Order: sequence, then structure tokens, then C-alpha cells
Amino acid sequence: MEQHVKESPEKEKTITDHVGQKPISRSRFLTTAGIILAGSAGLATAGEAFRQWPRRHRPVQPHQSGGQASVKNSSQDMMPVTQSLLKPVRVSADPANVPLPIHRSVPVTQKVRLEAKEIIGEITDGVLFHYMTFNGQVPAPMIRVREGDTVDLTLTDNTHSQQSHSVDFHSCFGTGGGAAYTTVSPGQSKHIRFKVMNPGAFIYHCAVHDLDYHISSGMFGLILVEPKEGLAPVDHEFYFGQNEIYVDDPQDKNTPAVFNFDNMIAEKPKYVVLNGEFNAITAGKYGALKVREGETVRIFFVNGGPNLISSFHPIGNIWNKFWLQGSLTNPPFTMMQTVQVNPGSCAILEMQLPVPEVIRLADHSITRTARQGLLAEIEVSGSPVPDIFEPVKS
Ligand SMILES: [Cu+2]
Repeated sequence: MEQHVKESPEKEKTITDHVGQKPISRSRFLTTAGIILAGSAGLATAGEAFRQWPRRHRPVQPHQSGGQASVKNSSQDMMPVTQSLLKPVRVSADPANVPLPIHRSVPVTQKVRLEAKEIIGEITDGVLFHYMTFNGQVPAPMIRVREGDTVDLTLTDNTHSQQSHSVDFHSCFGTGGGAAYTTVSPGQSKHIRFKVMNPGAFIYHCAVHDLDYHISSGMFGLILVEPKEGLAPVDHEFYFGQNEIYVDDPQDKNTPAVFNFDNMIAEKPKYVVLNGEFNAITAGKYGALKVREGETVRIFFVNGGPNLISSFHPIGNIWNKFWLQGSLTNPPFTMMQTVQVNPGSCAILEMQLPVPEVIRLADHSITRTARQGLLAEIEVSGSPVPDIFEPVKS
């Protein structure tokens, strides 16, 4: 059995050559523009652009020399502007892309393939960023297994990557949660097997030397270990991940924002986001989630951090069930308003929907929601229930 963590096949698109006004293939256009096509969305990866760069302008690669100073240099000098000809790729994971519940009574071995992939995305309008991801999305793909299953994991570092990567599963007993055996250089693959012993939602994240930088740049996700008896059925399951991004304002809209290590040490991020981008899952960006009055919603939530505690709150509702730390060996708390989710941890949360409304998922360290990009919207359709809520005209 293999989880759907693979990407769609590459598609050739035709665009217009503005010089000759005749259609050329997108890959041909990019090659002409000094970029080689890579990736399903037709965007050149950061590593490709890096290779196109004249050697004398290349930054020192951190994993060649080690140490934080070299990382800083690498980030400050990172990326030429040739990708300005392209629309940056979406990195924000679709919250509705959740693996189906498990209905079986025996343990199996599940193959999971993850690919470390560095891509240029856009945090918000005009702010390009060199994301580091698993499989091109933030948070990384949700993995769903059953207590007692064996995860057969292969981690590959994309050939276009600039950096080495690894993965630490909090659901794995083993040195570094597997990270000690999964450090991969660009083009390399490593393979581990581990048994998931305890039910719950657990984070996985990159765990190389500069793991704070890598996690802040997008390398974290959630693995759900269902209990043997399964989870109660609900109408909707969604998947969200929070992280903070420490960047300076970009020079201009064509130059990726530079990562600021001093601000990361001071824990002063520029952005704090849900699913990788500023207010990504809202009507104003990729669209709000749609549900109906009377339904039940379950959210699998991972806080990548790397440093900030989340105070997770559904504005206009409360969590009628909340599994602290994502642990399913304890009973849920009930009727919780704002819950704490530590960096490097998860939560499972449920909401009931007694009235039609727009629910806004927020971090109630509320400046993060008011100004820094942490917002998602769930639109509940249905008929007004004046007994529960009624706007009164004065
Ligand atoms: Cu990494």
C-alpha cells in the first residue's frame, strides 16, 4: 500500500514568445530565459537557478563548510532574478487533501516516499521566498497509518536541491527519530523502516544541523497513527500546519526575501502562517473551506514552529473536542476555546457547526492573525438559527 504523496506528472504548457510572437513550449521558453524546467507546476527549482548562476557569484553551500555563518551567507546571496518571468508555484497545501480513514483490522507495511524539494514560492503578493519542502508543499503531505503498522520510508533529495535534508519522525523510536539514517545529499535516497507503536498525531520534520532554518522554510508535516479501533466518523477532515518565517523585506518583487538568522534567534518572525502562505486558505486567496450547518469538522493540526507556541482558536466557535499533543491514548478535552500547541507537536480538534457563519482559524497571540498572515476561513452554509444567534436591528 502506498500513500498518495507523489506528485502529478510534469505537464508541458504552451506560452507565447514575446519576441517572435509565436507559441513555444514552456520548457523551451525557460531554457531560452536561462532556466530549465523542473517540477510539476512548471517552475524551475531553486537549485536549477543556482546552477545557472556564474560560479563566481555562487554562495558557499552551508553543508560544505558547516556553521551558521556560512548558512547566513548562503541565504543572503541566494537566487538570481531569472524566475521573475514566472508565476511562483503554490506551496500552500490543500487542507482538504487528507488521506482516507483506515478500515482494516490487521497491521500492514506502508510505503511512504518523501522528496526534499526546494522551490520558489510567494509568501504574499510581491514577496518571493526560497521554500524548502517535502514534496513541494507546506505543510508536508499528511501520512495516515494504523497503530502497529510498519512505515517503509524512502527519503530522496531532489537533484536540484542546494542543501542536504533528513527527516525526524516523532512517531519513530530510533536515533533522531530516523534522522540519523536519512540524511541525503542532492540526488541521494535513504531508506528506513519503523513500527508505529502509539496512536496519535505526530510531527515529522527535517533535522539537519540547521533544522530551525529548514523547518521555518517549510520542512514539517504530520503523521496520523490511528488507534486499532479507528476514529469516529465525521463529515469533514482538514489538515493545517503553522510555522513562522524569518525574512527581511525583499529588495523588489522579483528577488526572493532574504532569511534573517538574527531575527530567528530573537524569535521575531516577519510572518506567521497557516499552510505556508499569508492568509492562504481564505476567500481572498485560494478559497475558504466549505461545510454545512449541522456537520462535524475534524482538524489535524501541526505546529512546525520552529519556535513559537500556537494559541489556536476558531473565531465564532470553540473546539468541542481537543486531543492535547495529538495523543489518542488520552481522552479529549471538551469545549475548549483557545488551545496551546507547542512547536514540534500536533493537536487533533473537532468542531460542531450549529449556525451558518464564517469561522476564522486564528492564533490568539492575535497580532499573528491581525498582521502576520495566520488566518484560514471555513464557510458554514445553512439557514439562520435565531434561537442560537440573531443579528438584531436597532
Ligand atoms: Cu532540510
